[in-house]
Amino acid sequence: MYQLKSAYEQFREEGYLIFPRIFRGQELEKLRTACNYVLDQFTKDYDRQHANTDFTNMRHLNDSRWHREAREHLVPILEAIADPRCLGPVEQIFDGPSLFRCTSYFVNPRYESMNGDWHRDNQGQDEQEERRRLEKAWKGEYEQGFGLQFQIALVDNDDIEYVPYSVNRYDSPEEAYIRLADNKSHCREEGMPNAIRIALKAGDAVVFNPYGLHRGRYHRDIPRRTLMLTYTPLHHPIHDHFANQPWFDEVGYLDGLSPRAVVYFQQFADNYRGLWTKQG
Ligand SMILES: O=C(O)CCC(=O)C(=O)O
Ligand SMILES: [Fe+2]
Repeated sequence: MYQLKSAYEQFREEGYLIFPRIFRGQELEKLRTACNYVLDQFTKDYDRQHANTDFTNMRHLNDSRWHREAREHLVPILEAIADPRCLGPVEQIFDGPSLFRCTSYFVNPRYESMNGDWHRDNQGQDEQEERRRLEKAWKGEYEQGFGLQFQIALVDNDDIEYVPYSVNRYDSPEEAYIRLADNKSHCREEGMPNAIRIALKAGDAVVFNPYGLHRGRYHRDIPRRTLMLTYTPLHHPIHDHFANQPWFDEVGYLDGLSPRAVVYFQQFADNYRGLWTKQG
């Protein structure tokens, strides 16, 4: 009998999952407008400090500094983070409850184009340590500071390339050649065997295990507006600067949100308040 794989199994085995049309219509439009409203302000700030240079992502779209004038663009961003359409897939993969971690916005560069490096996010140590961490990911043991990255394309985009099933094993000789050989000097070459480009329409989401072989593409003439929501398992929070978001305790920050979202973010603040009260 044919049995569909669970989201948990498919993610574990193949390393990624696509969720078509998580957002659409007016809701999608509102989310895109909200993120671009933040991006415009960020870009002005960035250009004042680093004129004529590129950036390809920004963090913390939900920082209250971007929303001093109005809450109209903060609410759709916060509601998306706590939306069951995002949390459901993430929690199926975790096989348990999630905790918010942070937001990022990936955008195309404005000046220079480049093809990203083929990599695994757990690379950089010796081969033995890499293999050990791959084995952990394969077993679904996410407690090692592991976060899930839930990327929602707000415009059509296929900038991510991924090698399905590569998260369960070490590289083949052909893969190792591209990723690592000769001091990583081939890591931007074409020809990665079995790589797929993850084609997303606006409103589609992908979640991929970054320990699998992947790369992004950063071309100035290929528009990208991808909102990335990062989550950890509830019981494995990561106490670092990404979670340091003191604005969650500002008076009125959660006003106007659905009761479900309020509870989700209270849990975030309760977990991490120590980070910002220590410094404040
Ligand atoms: O979204 C991208 O451009 C790729 C980013 C990446 O390599 C990662 O999130 O690990
Ligand atoms: Fe990566």
